Order: sequence, then structure tokens, then C-alpha cells
Amino acid sequence: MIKQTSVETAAHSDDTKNIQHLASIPKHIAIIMDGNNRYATARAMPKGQGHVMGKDALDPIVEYCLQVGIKVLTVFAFSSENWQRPAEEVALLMRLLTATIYEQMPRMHKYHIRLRFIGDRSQLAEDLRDLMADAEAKTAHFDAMTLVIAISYGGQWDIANAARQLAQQVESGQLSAEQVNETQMNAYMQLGDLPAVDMLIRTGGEYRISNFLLWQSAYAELFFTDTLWPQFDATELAMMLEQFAQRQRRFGKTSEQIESC
Ligand code: M2E
Repeated sequence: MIKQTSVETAAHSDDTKNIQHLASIPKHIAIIMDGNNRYATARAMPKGQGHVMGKDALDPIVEYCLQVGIKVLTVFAFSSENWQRPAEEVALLMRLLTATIYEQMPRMHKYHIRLRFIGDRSQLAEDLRDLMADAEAKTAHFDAMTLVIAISYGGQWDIANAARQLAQQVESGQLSAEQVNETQMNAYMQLGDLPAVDMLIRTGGEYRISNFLLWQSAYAELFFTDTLWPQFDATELAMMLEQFAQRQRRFGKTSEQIESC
């Protein structure tokens, strides 16, 4: 029986406490937090309100992941494609991102969470970039969990970025073209130092990866739910973890090979 902690709320305690019996717990969960705008529209709320609600939905998920021993949680806060949204929405998201990073700092200290950001920082305002660097530096020594926030991130950008750096190594003679392989690529990919994504969740009812962690999710178990992100909770995540443990992870092997291990 898992020890009840203060982070657990009465609302989900019954459904989520018995997790220790599971055969396997993912090391790294990645989430595409989709459905904020539809949540607001369905409730006749102002457009941006969905993102505000969405921001608050992450806290209980982080606490639950900590509680069950997930080592890395990566969330897609702002994609490289999101720059094409209406200017007011982009501006709101940038304000929310800044406010959220400030707000989250005491929680990172309380729970010993290391905060990291991935994505193309060159597109971001300087004050946001400074805040991100500062948040990373101040939490770099924490080891309970790593919370990765993807901002201006795209999976293809990430792959091209790694390829360009390897090409520069080849150009300067530090590496031969023959030496370029998956291990070399991985070293230049974002999160190359962390375990691969084992569980990729998308909320909001779309069945796409949408240029999220393409390389890092090569062997991830995929989970899709119609639940809009502001309504996603630890109870639903617990059910997904239950399924994750049950799915046979083949990694390209036959079921006979798996069963004989
Ligand atoms: C997030 C950002 O859509 C985004 C608006 C801002 C908050 N958010 C959703 C995030 O994903 C930064 C931190 Cl530190 C935590 C969450």
C-alpha cells in the first residue's frame, strides 16, 4: 500500500492509490495537453480562459507523477506551429507561460523538481528566455523528478537541429560521416540525456502526434482520450498507467521472444 501523502486529494484518493502492484511504471511520460479552447467555447467562456484553466490542470498531474515515481514528465506547452495562431492568443500564451514559470518556482522547491525547457529559444522574448534559464539554474540540483516544458518546440526542428550539429562536426573533421548513427544523433537531440518517452498521452480527442517528441517517442505506448485537457485528472492517468502495465511491450520482437524472457 502506497503511503498517503498530503499531495493526494480526497477526490481521487480511492481510484489512484493502488499503483504499486503494477508490473511496470513508465519512466518518462509526455503529454500533448489539447482541448483548452474547446473547453472554454463549450462553456461560453472568453477564448483565453481555457488556457488559464489548462494551466491549473497540470499541478495535480505533476503531484500524482511524483507520488508514483515517474522520473520525467514532459508537456507540450507551445509548439512551433502555435506561432501561427491569432496574435492575441500567442500573446496570451506567452504571458501565461511567464506567469506560470514564476508561480511554479515555489512548487519546484517544495517537491524537489528539476525544471527544464526544450524548443527553439531564439524565437522567444529575451525576458522569457532569461526567466527560463534562471528557473533551470535554480532547480538543476533537484532530483525527485524532471518536469520538461516544451516551448516553441517541434520534433522536426529537434531532428534537424541535431543533424546540423553533427554536420558541423563532420565539416570540421571531428567526426567522419560513417560515424553518424542513432547514438550520435541522440547525443544532440533534446532530452538525449534522459530516458526515452515510454508513454505518450494526447488529450482533446485528436489522434495525432503533431510534431511532438518524434525521435524520443520511437517506442512509446500511445494513449488518446477525448477528455479536454482542463478536465484531465489523476484518476484518468491512473487508468492509463494500469493499461500501460498490461500492454505487452514488444520493441519489434515477436510475442514468443517476449514470453521467453
Ligand atoms: C506550463 C508552462 O498552454 C500553456 C499556458 C501556460 C501554462 N502551460 C500551458 C504550461 O504548460 C510552464 C510551466 Cl513551469 C508549467 C506549465
